[in-house]
Amino acid sequence: MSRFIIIILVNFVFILQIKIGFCLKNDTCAVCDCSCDVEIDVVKKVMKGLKDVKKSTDKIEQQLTANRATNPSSCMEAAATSLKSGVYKIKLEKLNIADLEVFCDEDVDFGGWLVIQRRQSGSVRFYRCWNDYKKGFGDLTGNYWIGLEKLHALTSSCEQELYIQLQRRSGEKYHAKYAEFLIGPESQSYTLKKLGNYGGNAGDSLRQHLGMKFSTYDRDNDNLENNCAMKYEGAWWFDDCYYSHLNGVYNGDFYGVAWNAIKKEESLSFSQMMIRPTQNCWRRLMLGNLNRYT
Ligand SMILES: [Ca+2]
Repeated sequence: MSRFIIIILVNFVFILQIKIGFCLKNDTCAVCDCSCDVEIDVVKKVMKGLKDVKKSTDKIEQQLTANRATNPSSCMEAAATSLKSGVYKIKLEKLNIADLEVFCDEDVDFGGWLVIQRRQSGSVRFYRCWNDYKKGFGDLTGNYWIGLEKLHALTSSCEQELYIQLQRRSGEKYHAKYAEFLIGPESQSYTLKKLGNYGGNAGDSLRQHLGMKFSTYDRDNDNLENNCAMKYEGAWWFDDCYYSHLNGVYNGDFYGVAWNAIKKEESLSFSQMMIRPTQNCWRRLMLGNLNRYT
């Protein structure tokens, strides 16, 4: 927010300087036809203008602070005061939900992450039908899938980045971060529509799934003659079939919670997928321009 105010102030001063400079070279301008008195007037006007700008930016900041406290739309806002990981409520305007419970992670990469998927034990079955994956299932603080409808609403309301934490059974930890992540609507079978630049140490095993539709055992949208979801007992943005499959069988022997760039045919002991608004999204939030993003 401070950076936003400084940008406005610098632009304001810059525009005034141009105006004054222009006037000094222009005989028809009132500023130039004058002497010191008029120049003092100009300085007074500049100072008044700066005060006005400060007042309006203070007002915007107050409104944003109030919104963060009472009506957050992301984990960045919801957990901004406590800075602690846990369950928070956010609004999800696209689905008309005023108090959606979400798990916010404040411990990774400066926090503000909203958990969309987690595997940490075999207590919840992930071999499920389309409707389950559409609605979501599991436990917010345990094994969890947020649901494709919410995932589409969240990622299409404002640009999101994606962070994936992974851990092998031997204990080694990895992560993969993507600068943008967008899931299409159900009419497009929740296609993985955007995946920004990759960073991390896990290797990029999601890129090959870009453009793929989501598939479950009862909704075969993959590019295999058979059914990938049935073959590997899970659900994912399958191609023919996968380079990653984090909804696979927990503790599977040769296939399971998979991220092939770490190791093929090995099931991971932990995975957590999280999203967070990008800087572009924040600029839009500050300017109240959310509706321009579709
Ligand atoms: Ca198929």
